[in-house]
Order: sequence, then structure tokens, then C-alpha cells
Amino acid sequence: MLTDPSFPERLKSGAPLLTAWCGLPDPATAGILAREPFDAVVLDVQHGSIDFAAVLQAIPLVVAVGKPALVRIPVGDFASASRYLDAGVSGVIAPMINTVEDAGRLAGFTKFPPTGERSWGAYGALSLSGLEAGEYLSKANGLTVTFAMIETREALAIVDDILAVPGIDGIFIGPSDLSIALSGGKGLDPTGAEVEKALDHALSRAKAANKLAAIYAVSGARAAELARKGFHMVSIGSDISMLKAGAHAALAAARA
Ligand code: 3PY
Ligand code: MG
Repeated sequence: MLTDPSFPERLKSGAPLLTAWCGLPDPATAGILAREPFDAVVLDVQHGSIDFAAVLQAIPLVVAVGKPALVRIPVGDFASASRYLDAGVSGVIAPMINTVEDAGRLAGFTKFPPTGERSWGAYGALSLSGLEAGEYLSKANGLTVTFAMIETREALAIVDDILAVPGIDGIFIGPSDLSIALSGGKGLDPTGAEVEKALDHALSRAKAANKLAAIYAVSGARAAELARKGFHMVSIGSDISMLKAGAHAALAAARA
């Protein structure tokens, strides 16, 4: 099984894609969730305990099921974005993109010239895509998606400028950090009214720019609401939250 070359097109044209969200350090977790009916799997290196070596093992486990693997990199670690793309991820999600310069650096590390300055060495991606080197080079910018996370007041204020950066395929909204920013640090309310207004605005600006809009959902029910709004991709909960929910449900049933 090879990486899915239709992922960027499917994001643009089809029903909203739903992704798993993995932070646990064992790559097998991503392999297990990939076999559930998610459309893709995100490996969270920003807040998860999964590291570079484990992501490199997780990618082929996800691709083996015919699904795209994406990675969320740590804040400002743009060089790692190139390394994950070299290993075969189909998308990069970069947190805290607060300036046009941040967005330019992200695009620079994720897209080959003339759009960016990604350096050659896509050895994992070559075997997982089945493409010859020259073919991969000519197609790679369109085979992978680069998401800039919008999760601060600064980012919201310049969302049009971030969307306009060549090589930025779309935005990914972080509703928890956005709620902290919008409340001036007073609270965490990812489904509150202020966040709702902000995410509606960002979604409409992404659509106006003909770019992608993705978002994180705290639960399946919340993911359904966000998918109905028209987001192209919605990430649901996390491996840990699903493990805990499954344990709670089993114990509640056992003790009923
Ligand atoms: C946020 O909600 O801030 C995120 O980064 C999604 O996990
Ligand atoms: Mg965040």
C-alpha cells in the first residue's frame, strides 16, 4: 500500500475528513486507530509524548492501511517539518503561526522551490509514494498539505495575510489556545461563544481565499457540529481521551 496521492484533492472536494489524533509514544497506537474508520491520522509531536523516531515508525503503519499520516510539529520547529515530509507524511500542522514571517518560514521548509526552500532527501516518501525521484520532486508540493495553526489574537487579526502566503494550503484552528488568548488567559473554553465567532470568521476567510480550513474538536459530537459548518478536516479528541472514554464506558457498564 502506497501513500494516498488524492489526499489534498479529497480535502478540497469531498465530505469533511475526520482524523484521529495520536500523542501516545507507541507507534502501534497510530496503527490501531488507522484501522478504525478515520480518514487520516495526526501524530502530535507538539503536546504528545510521541517523538521523532516513533513518528517514523508510525507513518508506514498508517500508510499500510491506505490512509494519510499527518504530523503536528512543536512550536517554531520548522526544520522538523521537512524531516517528517521526507519520511512520508501527507501533511504538516504548525502551531502558533502568528506572523506572516512565521507562515513564510513554514512554507519555506515544507515546499520545494520555486514556492519554498525544502531541501532534497525524501527517501521515506519515495518508497511510500512509489514515485521516482524526479516525479516526486515535481509533484510533492501538491501531494502534501501545509496547515498554519490559528490560535491567538495576533493570528486572527492577520488571517487573510497568512492565507495569502504561497505554500500555505490552509489554516488549522486550535480552539483551546484561542479561548485562552481571547479571554486574556482567564479560562479554557474551546466551545464558548467567543471562540465560535472567531472560528466562523476564520472559516469564512479560508473559503474566500479558496484554501483549506481544519480544526480540532474536543469530542465526536463537537466534530459533527464543526463538520456541518463546512470545515474540510476535523481532528477528534485524542488517543488518550478515547482510551479513557472506553475505560469509563466499560467500567460503568460492568458496575451497573
Ligand atoms: C488547541 O486547541 O489549542 C490545539 O492546539 C488543538 O489541540
Ligand atoms: Mg494549541
